[in-house]
Amino acid sequence: LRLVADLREALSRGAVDVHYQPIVRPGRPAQVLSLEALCRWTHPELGAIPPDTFIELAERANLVPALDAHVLAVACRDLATWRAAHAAGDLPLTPTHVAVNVSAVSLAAEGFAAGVRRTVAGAGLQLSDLCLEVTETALASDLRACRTVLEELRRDGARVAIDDFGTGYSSLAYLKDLPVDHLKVDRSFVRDLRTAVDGVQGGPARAVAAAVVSLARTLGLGIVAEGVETLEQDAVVRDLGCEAVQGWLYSRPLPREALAELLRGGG
Ligand code: G
Ligand code: G
Ligand code: MN
Ligand code: NA
Repeated sequence: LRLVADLREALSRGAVDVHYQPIVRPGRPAQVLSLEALCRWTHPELGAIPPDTFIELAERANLVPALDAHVLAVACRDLATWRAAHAAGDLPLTPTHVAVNVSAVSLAAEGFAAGVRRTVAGAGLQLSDLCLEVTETALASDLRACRTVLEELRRDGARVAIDDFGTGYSSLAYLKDLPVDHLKVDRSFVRDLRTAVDGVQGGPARAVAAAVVSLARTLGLGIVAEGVETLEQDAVVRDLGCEAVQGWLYSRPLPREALAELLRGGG
């Protein structure tokens, strides 16, 4: 397939780009806590390829570890740049850390932890500047291998978030044994949230979201609500006790220049 060859070539040239979506503590003004790095590929002839499409392509061509490693390197470099600008007084705000998505194949690959350490150190950062987002499905596919790697990186400061929580293999039993810091409530639950009408509390979507928040609290985990698009959804997730929020209401994923502009503008 030509597209696969093109993707391989783009990765080898470093031509796959990274956008950043703020994860914020809601309020006025909202405070940027972290940034999620999201890969973007603009094909020279076909234009922007949706990430879901080319990640699937990368999976089939065994390019996901290279993709994840590339995004990690770019994200570390950008965070280091914003830190330096902040220290020099050129940027009033700087995110405290950056979150990258890590696929199961990357996590399970030989030398993953060592590679992460090398990349982080090479950018002048520490593991505590990093959050690894893994899906439940990834964890379930190779629980023991994933746990060992995540435990090791987490011991030295990296944070771990379970992405798309609630859509995969959720089980309280395995959750309590996992080296995890945050749950990210999948946006499919957030989408249907409504404020209470006539004292009736928002229906099944709210019940599910409330249960996830309460589970996270019981396990001592932080909680991030994903895909918050409306003020109504924002009000509900805050009311439920989500301390961090991510979604188009606050910001779309942005190219680095636009993100720096957002940090310059005070959030
Ligand atoms: O913005 P959005 O359309 O970017 O992302 C689509 C999907 O691609 C999401 O499930 C997201 O987690 C995943 N994704 C985005 N960037 C990366 C990446 O660098 N590595 C991996 N493995 N997945 C990513
Ligand atoms: O699976 P993961 O959570 O990593 O996916 C992130 C994806 O969610 C990216 O595709 C990103 O562009 C998308 N996204 C982020 N915020 C919103 C939002 O408020 N609404 C919708 N529909 N998608 C969002
Ligand atoms: Mn994610
Ligand atoms: Na998600």
